[in-house]
Amino acid sequence: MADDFHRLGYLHVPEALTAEQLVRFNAAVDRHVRDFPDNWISLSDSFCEGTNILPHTADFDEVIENPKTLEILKAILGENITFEEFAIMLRNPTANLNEVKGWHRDLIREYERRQEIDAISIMFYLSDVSSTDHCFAIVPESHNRLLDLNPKDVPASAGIDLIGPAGTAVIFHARAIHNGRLKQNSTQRRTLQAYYSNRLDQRTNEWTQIPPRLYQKQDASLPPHFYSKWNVTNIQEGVGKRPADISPDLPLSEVIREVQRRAKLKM
Ligand SMILES: O=C(O)CCC(=O)C(=O)O
Repeated sequence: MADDFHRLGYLHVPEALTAEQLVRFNAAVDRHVRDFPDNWISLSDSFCEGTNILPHTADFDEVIENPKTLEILKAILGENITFEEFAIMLRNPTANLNEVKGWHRDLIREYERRQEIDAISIMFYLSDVSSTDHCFAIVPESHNRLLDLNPKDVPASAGIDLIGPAGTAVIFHARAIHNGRLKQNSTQRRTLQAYYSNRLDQRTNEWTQIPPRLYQKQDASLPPHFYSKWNVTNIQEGVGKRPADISPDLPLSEVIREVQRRAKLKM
């Protein structure tokens, strides 16, 4: 699986979550929407994201540490694997099918800096994603063999749609060109998303706080430096970093919205 991942830039993992976990995680998402409305940002009609979840609840720790997928992630990243980021994404039905980010690489939007992108993301589907639902789409090999492809030159219809039932996980390289492909008659799509990187690299983002519950954990089944970036303040210049000219009083949701707006201008 790791070889396939290195070649293609993504991996489709069936049945990464059990039916019982799906019920629990969906209920936890409902609770989070209800109890922490300020944690949610809306980037477009369809795109709603819950950020900085971990200080408020341990409900999703099990997702970040999911043995089945962590085994694969370890094979990809090695013993230096470390946790970076966690978010909940809701993709709501909409008639506006223009995707807010468009084809992009994660973390850094400047084309000239694409080589610096080095992190792996995993997206768990909490709802069924059929061919008529909003889905994650990716351009295979654009992290490596097709590295010189510019997201601006990728036609809207390109790439492949990664569909699958609830419980599916998709692992992708943050450097691979991807997009949310919106569909006319979609139901609400729910996903949980985490990022991992090498512990020796700069931190990719400052949006996800790693609480003491996690970084003080003694668990021999986890990689040795799994939560070691909890106090790293050296953040990679990109969409995970608070711009210096933004007021420290601005709520996180507003900061992320502004960072995304500026990122779009850099593409
Ligand atoms: O699956 C989607 O809706 C888009 C995801 C995306 O663009 C991202 O994770 O950066």
